[in-house]
Amino acid sequence: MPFNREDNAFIEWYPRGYGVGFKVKRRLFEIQTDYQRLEIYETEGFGKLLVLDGTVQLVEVGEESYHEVLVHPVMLAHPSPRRVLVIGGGDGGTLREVLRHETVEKATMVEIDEGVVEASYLYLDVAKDLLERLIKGEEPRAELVIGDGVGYLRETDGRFDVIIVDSTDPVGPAKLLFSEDFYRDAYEKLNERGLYITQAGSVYLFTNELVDAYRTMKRVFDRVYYFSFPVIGYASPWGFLVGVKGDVDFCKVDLSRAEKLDLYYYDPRNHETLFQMPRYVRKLLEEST
Ligand code: AG3
Repeated sequence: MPFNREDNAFIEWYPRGYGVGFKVKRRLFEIQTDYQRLEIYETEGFGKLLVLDGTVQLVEVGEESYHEVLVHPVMLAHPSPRRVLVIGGGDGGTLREVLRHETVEKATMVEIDEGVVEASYLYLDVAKDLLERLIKGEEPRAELVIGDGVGYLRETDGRFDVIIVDSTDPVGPAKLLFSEDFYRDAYEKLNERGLYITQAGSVYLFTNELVDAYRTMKRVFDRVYYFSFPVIGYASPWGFLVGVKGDVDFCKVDLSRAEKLDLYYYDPRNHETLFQMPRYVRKLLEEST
């Protein structure tokens, strides 16, 4: 055989034939939900792997490299985040990190696909206890809404200090979460001082999507920041975009609150290193507006 053919592997293929793969022992579960195809694998070295429509959502060993970075920079930059909205994030990892902040009085998670919540509860060790309490309605500081985040944000009377979008890529069901109308609704539903963050795809392989989302967010928020971080399981570096409303400085984080969190990947003392971006991408971002 001319090629090293790897049968016992799950590979996510990105554009131009770039793959991210895990050796797997077996597939534990698969289902076509109302929205997407969901698979869970047992990997050889990274615990269980959650896949939606062929794209890696998380591996248990290393999922914090995404969840810490999506949640804590904005939570620690906000002076006192009390109300938080999570859109997507059905596996519970994002909400788990949000609830580690004592300032949070109420967090709402709006997930479109009940199948993701159920499968994550049954098969993953990411946020089992939290998901159980959410499903039973027994988590005092958080609620789960099964529904479309776009409609929810348009219609809610709630106001939020932080809005976190933990979605799939800007194709398919998540596309509208990257639209100007959606950003406008988010801006309106943020309190006078508020932060919005979204994952924004692979810096190298979805550069256009990152630039498009940045350009669109710039039309809506008072200030927009981009940053990147290497995430285990994704084609790294991974892009993130932060929209600011009002008087909040995303370049500074509260180190005394950070101390208590004892983080593993995100290092609040070196917050400024988040802003590392390959020069050509920075130029594309800056020239886009
Ligand atoms: N949500 C972001 C997934 C994006 C991954 N994209 C990809 N692999 N092409 C992750 C859900 C974890 N809470």
